[in-house]
Amino acid sequence: MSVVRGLDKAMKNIFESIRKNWRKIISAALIFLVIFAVLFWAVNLDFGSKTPAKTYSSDSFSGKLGEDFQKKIGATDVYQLAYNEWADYFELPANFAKYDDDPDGDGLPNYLEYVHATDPTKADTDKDGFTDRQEITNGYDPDAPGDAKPKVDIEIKKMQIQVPMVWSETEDENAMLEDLKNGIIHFPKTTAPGQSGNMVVSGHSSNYIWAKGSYNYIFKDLDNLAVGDTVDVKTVQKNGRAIVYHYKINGFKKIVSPDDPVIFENTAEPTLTLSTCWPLGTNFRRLVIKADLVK
Ligand SMILES: [Ca+2]
Ligand SMILES: [Ca+2]
Ligand SMILES: [Ca+2]
Repeated sequence: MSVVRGLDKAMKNIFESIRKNWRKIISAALIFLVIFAVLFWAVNLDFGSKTPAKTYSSDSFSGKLGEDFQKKIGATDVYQLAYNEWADYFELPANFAKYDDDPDGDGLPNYLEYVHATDPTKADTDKDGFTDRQEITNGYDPDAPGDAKPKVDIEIKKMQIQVPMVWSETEDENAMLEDLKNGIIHFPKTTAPGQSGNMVVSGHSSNYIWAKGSYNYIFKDLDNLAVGDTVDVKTVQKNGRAIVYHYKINGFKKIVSPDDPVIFENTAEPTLTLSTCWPLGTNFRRLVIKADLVK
């Protein structure tokens, strides 16, 4: 009995003490909650750039792109980690690590994320508001914010030329003539290297002898190209990733008027249309030669 009475008394004392000190107790509880919340926030805080960034870079790549990739995109000469090492690096779970999987849902399958060195776990690697796929499909650099485009060079071994490609922004004739001083020009609204559709480029076959520029005769031998000759289109992204697309002359060769729709005719497959003024020394007609992407 005395034990029960003792407990009873102790309980009464506790309640009495709570009744007298409830303000202090609530204050202490609140302080505890605040401290707990701050600690929880700090532990779970994403410190963003303060955490060491992953050091994935194209400089550390070794090994050549396998034949399986060449068949998919028609490109070789991409040097980087082996695909499985790359997938491990980004910690892709096994059920999302296959070539055609798309863990970030940007519409760009893993094998293209791998080839372009974009992040397979982020839809918009460079955070410019356009997904990796949108950028690549439309010729933009997926790993450089804004409207940056990859640097492009075109090599035609048969003609012994290697020439920069200028992304012309308008079809204004004077602007294009200005662009032609710096290489061959890519027509706006036509497709980008390696992409489905018709990519149209044009270079000078001749120019006034007093005209400035190093590329005034760059396409003077275009007529010599024959079926099977290769045209290599090399794109270099800001992240250093270089991709070389190989096209082969497909036998289409015509001399047409400058506004002939055959020049810009769209195609389902990736094709390349080369055009230049013809005959040499005039600008009344266009020599048009077409090539297909080799996969
Ligand atoms: Ca993707
Ligand atoms: Ca991505
Ligand atoms: Ca982007």
